[in-house]
Amino acid sequence: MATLQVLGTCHHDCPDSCGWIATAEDGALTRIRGNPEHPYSTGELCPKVNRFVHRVNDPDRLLTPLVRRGAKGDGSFRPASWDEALAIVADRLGEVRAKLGGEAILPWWSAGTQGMIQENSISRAFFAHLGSSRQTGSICGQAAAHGMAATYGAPLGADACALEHAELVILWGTNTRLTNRHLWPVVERARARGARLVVIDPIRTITADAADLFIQPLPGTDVALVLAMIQVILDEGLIDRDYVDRYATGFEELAAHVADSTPEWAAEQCGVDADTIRELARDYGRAEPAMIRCLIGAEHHDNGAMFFQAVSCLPVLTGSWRQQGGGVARSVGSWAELHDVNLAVFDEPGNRLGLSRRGLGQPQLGRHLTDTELEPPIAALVVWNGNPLVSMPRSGRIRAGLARDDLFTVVSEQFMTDTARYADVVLPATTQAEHLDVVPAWGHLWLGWNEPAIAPRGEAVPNTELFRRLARACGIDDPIFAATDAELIDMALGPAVDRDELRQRGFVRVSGTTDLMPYAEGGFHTPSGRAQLAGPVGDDGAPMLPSFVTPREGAGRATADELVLVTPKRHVRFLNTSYSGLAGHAEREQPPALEMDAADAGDRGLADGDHAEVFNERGRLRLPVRISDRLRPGVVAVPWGWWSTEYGNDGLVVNDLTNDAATDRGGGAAYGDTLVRVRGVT
Ligand SMILES: Nc1nc2c(c(=O)[nH]1)N[C@H]1C(S)=C(S)[C@@H](COP(=O)(O)OP(=O)(O)OC[C@H]3O[C@@H](n4cnc5c(=O)[nH]c(N)nc54)[C@H](O)[C@@H]3O)O[C@H]1N2
Ligand SMILES: Nc1nc2c(c(=O)[nH]1)N[C@H]1C(S)=C(S)[C@@H](COP(=O)(O)OP(=O)(O)OC[C@H]3O[C@@H](n4cnc5c(=O)[nH]c(N)nc54)[C@H](O)[C@@H]3O)O[C@H]1N2
Ligand code: SF4
Ligand SMILES: [Mo]
Repeated sequence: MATLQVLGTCHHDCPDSCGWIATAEDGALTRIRGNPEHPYSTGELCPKVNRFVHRVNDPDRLLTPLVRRGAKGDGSFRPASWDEALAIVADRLGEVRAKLGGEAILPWWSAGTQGMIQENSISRAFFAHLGSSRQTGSICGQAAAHGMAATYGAPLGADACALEHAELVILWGTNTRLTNRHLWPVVERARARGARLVVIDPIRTITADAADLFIQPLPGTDVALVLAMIQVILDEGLIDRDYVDRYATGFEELAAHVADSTPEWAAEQCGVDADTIRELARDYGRAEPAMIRCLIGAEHHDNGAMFFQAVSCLPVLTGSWRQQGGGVARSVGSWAELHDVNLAVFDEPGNRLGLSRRGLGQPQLGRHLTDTELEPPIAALVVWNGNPLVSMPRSGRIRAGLARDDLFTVVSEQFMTDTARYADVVLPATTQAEHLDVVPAWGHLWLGWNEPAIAPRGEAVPNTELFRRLARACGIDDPIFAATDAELIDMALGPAVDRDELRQRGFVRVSGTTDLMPYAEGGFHTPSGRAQLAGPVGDDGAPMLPSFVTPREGAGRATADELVLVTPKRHVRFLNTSYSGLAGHAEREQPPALEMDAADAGDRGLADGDHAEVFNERGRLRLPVRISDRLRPGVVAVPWGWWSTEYGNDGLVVNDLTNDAATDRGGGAAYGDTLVRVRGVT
């Protein structure tokens, strides 16, 4: 028997980017286990990826191109050869361009794989040649990046691993034990050294269960909490005046601006009592140092960017950036992009063409597909690396768009997802075990190598090969499509990366990030080199000071019978909507339910196990009620991640209810600012 072992890296959109060792026997994948040498994941994967071999070998994998033969959405397809499928796609894209222009074509992609070349590399050149619309914004990370950059000039923050040295750790809008599990041992080490742990979340999550102090604000109100913390820190002289004088601008404006933002005022906005806010501010101001760790929870709101702008002021005011273990940590992907990963090389073919192409926001896909005023309208959609019908907000609009007879949809997928069911042509994609890549992590500062362990199953192809084939079929001639995957990696990796070490060990440290202390002596990325406490200058010429504005929908706007709906990740065995359609995953999780506080349920005559309808003007779902003491009155939760088949609601999913309004900046979506009503049904 021929046995092969290779080093790989998990490709999932997960902060941990674990290192793995994959084993193949006689050309079939037989084992994936954690690489014990990996500095962050130290040999452990997770309950999702421990079963990755089953995903790769699953009998439902898509292994040939498919062409629709039934109605859109009914999932009826016939197999086709690549030649036939490519010819159909090239013909239809050609027709759309001839009739409506290139911008009638919309690429839609997400981070199904976040590998450097398989996420979105030569696809950029392909769509540039077509003159298509561009996807802008992102459901994940961009609002936060814009917010942090408003204060620091760049979205560059601390390495979360440094929290090991903190005296106080605040996990703010992140469920670390579930979503970032390999950071948890670091939190535990900090606590073993005496650190206090604060968790700020509208839900008492499993992470909150472990906290010394749990703070439960109403969703979307954290900016008020931050402003009150600043007010207390200033009022009680807990600032590092020397740090502020040397390295910040806008202090006087900010101080005047927050003078009235007392804990009593914030208590009214966020539903957290004033004494708790004061205690939090004091603890934060006195800790030497305190680390704030945020991920995505507070970003999915109307004021998602403003939260990150405001929270970024805190460690400037207290000077906690001076110390290892201080500052704010969010995604650290920008460090890799600053030093070692140059994705802009894939934009060069497009830059040479010099076309100006309209941008359309990723989360608002449904609007673009149904907007009758859009000129030109979207007539062709190409989807890869994502399942937008389940993952983007306001699914009803996306479904209505995908059902249009005059829309031509291509989906590249590993499985027949809800989105793929609406495709005209489905093209089979490889998994991480079948293609080459380098994974730049966003939860830690190690680049990961990924060697394929097996040849592609069936006729599946890597995304790079997909776009080479599409380019050829569309008659696009550009040297970038002649580059192999190894050459594409080499083009995008910076000169400081030791390629041999990366291949042989399976990981290398991002250059220049050992013991990262980015702002110990200022050096912010703003034009002045100082942190902007009063924010950047807005379009109106005035500074955009950290300010709390009540979300347009959501907490603070609910009428007497409305509730705020949150839809977080909950599942140990799902990664976003991946795995929820696979055996061995869904049936081991609690099925979809509406979780609510006993008081809210009682008001509506509901008891645990009853059935309720949860609805708003966007959609309605029927779900069993689960009474939970993890939610505060006024807030209900439906965990997200299930495919429509699991909800038993005629193809609807929880994102049928969610708000697709854009975030204040960064082109995210205000999912978390969703109001619903609930009533019992028999
Ligand atoms: N098991 C598992 N792990 C995952 C994923 C998965 O699907 N499953 N998904 C991966 C992805 S793509 C990402 S982006 C990360 C996300 O990782 P996290 O950000 O940790 O996860 P989320 O569930 O998006 O949100 C975290 C918490 O934010 C809270 N929250 C919601 N609104 C607010 C608010 O207004 N203020 C505050 N303070 N908190 C709020 C939610 O209640 C939730 O508990 O996880 C990754 N890891
Ligand atoms: N209600 C609600 N909605 C949310 C969130 C939430 O907390 N609540 N979280 C949001 C967040 S943070 C995120 S990041 C998004 C995630 O949303 P998506 O990025 O859409 O994530 P998935 O649904 O897991 O879809 C990834 C798909 O990519 C496919 N895939 C994987 N590798 C490859 C490949 O190499 N090639 C191709 N062609 N396909 C591949 C997988 O089979 C899978 O179907 O969801 C968002 N949606
Ligand atoms: S999904 Fe996350 S935790 Fe699981 S193996 Fe991949 S990177 Fe690691
Ligand atoms: Mo995400």
